Amino acid sequence: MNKIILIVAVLGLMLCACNEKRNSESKTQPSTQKPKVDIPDFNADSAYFYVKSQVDFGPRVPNTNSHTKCAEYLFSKLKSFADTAMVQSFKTKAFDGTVLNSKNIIGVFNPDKQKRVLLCSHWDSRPFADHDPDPSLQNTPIDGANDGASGIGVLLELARLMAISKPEIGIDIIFFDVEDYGPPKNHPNSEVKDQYGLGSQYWSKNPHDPDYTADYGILLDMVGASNARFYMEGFSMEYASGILKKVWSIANRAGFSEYFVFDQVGYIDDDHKYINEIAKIPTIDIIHLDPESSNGSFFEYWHTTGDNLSVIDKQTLKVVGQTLLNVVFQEK
Ligand code: AHN
Ligand code: ZN
Repeated sequence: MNKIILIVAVLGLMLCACNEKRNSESKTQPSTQKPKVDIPDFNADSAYFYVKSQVDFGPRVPNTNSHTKCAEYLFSKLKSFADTAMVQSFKTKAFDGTVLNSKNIIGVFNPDKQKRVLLCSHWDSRPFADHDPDPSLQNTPIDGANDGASGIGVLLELARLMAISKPEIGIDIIFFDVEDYGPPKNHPNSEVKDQYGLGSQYWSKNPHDPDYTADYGILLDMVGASNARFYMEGFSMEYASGILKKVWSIANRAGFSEYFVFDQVGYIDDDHKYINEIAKIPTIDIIHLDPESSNGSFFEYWHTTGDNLSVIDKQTLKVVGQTLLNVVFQEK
């Protein structure tokens, strides 16, 4: 009998000790603390691979085989990651009257969520290197590794990660076509407005869903070159200053202050201008600007044959991709 009492007492003591341990463990996590959101880690090697895969098709100039083949590749990748995907095919007229067979490629994540963010970039590449220092190359189509493929590479990696873990809000990804078919410099029509961004102009007038809207949008343009500087661009400041400041703050908090600079530089007629003015969605442009470059506005190899895979730096892809993930995954 005594033995039984002893066993019961020992067991009771063990249970008490165990409970105490559990209590002290739970005390280290105050109940008022918000559960930390898990933000995926942006993989720059994967993004780089997506950039290279596009460049490997050859210049993605509308009405060429490389353009058609790359569109098929981009659609199949986006479709494999998104909840739904579609291609918006259309014809549009270039500055010289050429009819361009064009495709905007769209992927939707969390279609039932009310709160939505639009992420976009252009996938076509420029038909002529009109800013090349070598005049004999100024008619050559460009690889557009930075001007075209970089933004799409970042967005495809984001899409891959969002297929694995979903953000709390809805995300729409658009790869715009025919952004870069504007007239070459010195062309008599080069001062005519709205000759760039033909794909975003088309989509803004004819969204894939007639009732489509988003809380805000983020455009990526030339986000892959080494030592990129993202200044605060004029139209972004004018139409979406709150978003601009939020994104720049999140980037700075992540340690990317050398890239995301709190200074305003110029107004760029980029795809976001039409999304702001026609679709009325407040949209910012993350674009590599460089007032010190030979062209006076953009990154050094802008619209030259030098805009090839050799300018792409994984660190820049990482900085931009991780910033977007931090933005998207903190929204609810
Ligand atoms: C103009 O030069 C008018 N817009 C520049 C938009 C652009 C071209 N972004 C990349 N390539
Ligand atoms: Zn361009």
